[in-house]
Amino acid sequence: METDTTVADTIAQACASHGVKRAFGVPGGGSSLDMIEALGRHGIGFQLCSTETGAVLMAAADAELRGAFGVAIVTQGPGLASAMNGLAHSALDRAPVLLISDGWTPDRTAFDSHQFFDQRLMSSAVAKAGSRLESADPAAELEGLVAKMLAAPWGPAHVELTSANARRKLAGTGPRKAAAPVRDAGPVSQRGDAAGLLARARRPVLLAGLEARDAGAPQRILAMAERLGCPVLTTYKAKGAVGDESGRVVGHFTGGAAEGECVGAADLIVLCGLDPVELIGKPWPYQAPVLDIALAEHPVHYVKPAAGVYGPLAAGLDALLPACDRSDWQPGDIAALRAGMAERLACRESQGGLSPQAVVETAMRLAGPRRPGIAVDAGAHMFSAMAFWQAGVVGGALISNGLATMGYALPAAIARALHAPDEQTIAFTGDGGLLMCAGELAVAARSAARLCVVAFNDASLSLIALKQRDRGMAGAGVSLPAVDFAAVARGFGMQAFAARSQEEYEDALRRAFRAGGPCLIDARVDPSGYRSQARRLRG
Ligand SMILES: Cc1ncc(C[n+]2csc(CCOP(=O)(O)OP(=O)(O)O)c2C)c(N)n1
Repeated sequence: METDTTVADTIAQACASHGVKRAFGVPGGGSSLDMIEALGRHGIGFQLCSTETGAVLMAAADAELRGAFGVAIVTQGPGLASAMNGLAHSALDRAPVLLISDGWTPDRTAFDSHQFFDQRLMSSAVAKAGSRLESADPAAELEGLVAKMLAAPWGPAHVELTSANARRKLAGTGPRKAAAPVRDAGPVSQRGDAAGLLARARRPVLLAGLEARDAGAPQRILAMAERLGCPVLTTYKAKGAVGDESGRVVGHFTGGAAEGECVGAADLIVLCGLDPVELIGKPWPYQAPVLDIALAEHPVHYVKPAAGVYGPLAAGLDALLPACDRSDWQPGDIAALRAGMAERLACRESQGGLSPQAVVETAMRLAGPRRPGIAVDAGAHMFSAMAFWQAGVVGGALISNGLATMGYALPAAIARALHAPDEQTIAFTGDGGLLMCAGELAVAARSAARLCVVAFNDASLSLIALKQRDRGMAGAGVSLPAVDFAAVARGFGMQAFAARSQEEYEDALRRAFRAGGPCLIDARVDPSGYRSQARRLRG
């Protein structure tokens, strides 16, 4: 029997059952309009974005913050093509995003080639799964896609939905109840003598990676570190999973040089949910054996682990906790390592003007006791933002790290501000990155959310400029125009301030935090410290 339930309803119902509150996107004339209506019927809002890439980046940040899948809706052809960078980020930063694009029917493609290309082929380079949901049981197909998105490594799926299919009425007795959210349920498997390695270690070091954000894992990693009395380093994506101010965290593990003093002193390196996609492309320099605790084995890795424990992280850590005993690390060692790391990462050289490090530290100081959530862009300013911001919760610092795309911080900060409207959110972005997504300022302005965009404005693609200099090349092709971002933001209807000195910056921050709505600070920073900072960080 035919029901009034459509395929679009089925998708919307599944989204609602997974806690989706809003979808992000740019609609076209086809199924995206059907989806907006259907989502609305199931209590899910639609956030219109300025660009499709921005929309998918917002959906990815939303997914990370909720620990569930996010949703983006785009049109066919140019809509999907424009979404691809966001989809690549979702893949490499392991964010489950359901991307619903419009699609072509065979009737259309028989006479029309306008805007047409093989969309599934394009998305399949980065999406973990895809479907047109044209079977008799689209709910079951969708559950299959969701299960794939939430299996390790987490990632996106693409639904190519024609408007005719979105409106297709289903046979049966109404919408099928979607299965309860599943996330890497299943038994733990062990390879090698993990417990023995832990029991014998005198100077273990824990490296927490992006999978450490898995349910129940952060507390257990901290518990393991406490039992061992050992230091922890987190990757950028795991920042906050073990609080930067917990007394256990030395700093970040990126695969570079700055962490070498701590990790080089280890006699056992314990990877807790570290995904190799998180590390910069340098050979593994450490001799100590490695214990790999992860959701699943990563086939391409920098190092061959001596032992592995694979499955839900909480269960794996629980199984190993009894083997953990007080190690030889002395009280004071961790504080000394942390101080040494901060010293190495200082952005020190100055030709006058605002220091990037001070931009970050001052924002943290003036924000008060309720720590804002931050989103950080790609570029040289990122080193200071990640090193000198202290996060204490999962999702406290959002970053594109696996893909490391520019134009990320503003969309991610918008998603965070919508997710936590009562809290302050800050986007730390370079001027080049902001130029790539400035249209999303329109979304920020309309959101009325407590969102402060801090643009590290140095009229340069600084990270590339310093690589160019390291290669002995003349500075060509990396200077940006001197943009007045405060004027740009005002044009979008935001409050905005320009800051050329520490005093002006402090004043701007106070006003921005007091405003309680979307603001932008155009911080004219001095980039002269970046080069040596990058060298000390990455080696
Ligand atoms: C979409 C994208 N294009 C290019 C790059 C390569 N890239 C990495 S950092 C960077 C420069 C960033 O400049 P800006 O945003 O001004 O930040 P800064 O380095 O000056 O702090 C570039 C071009 C990238 N990561 N992402």
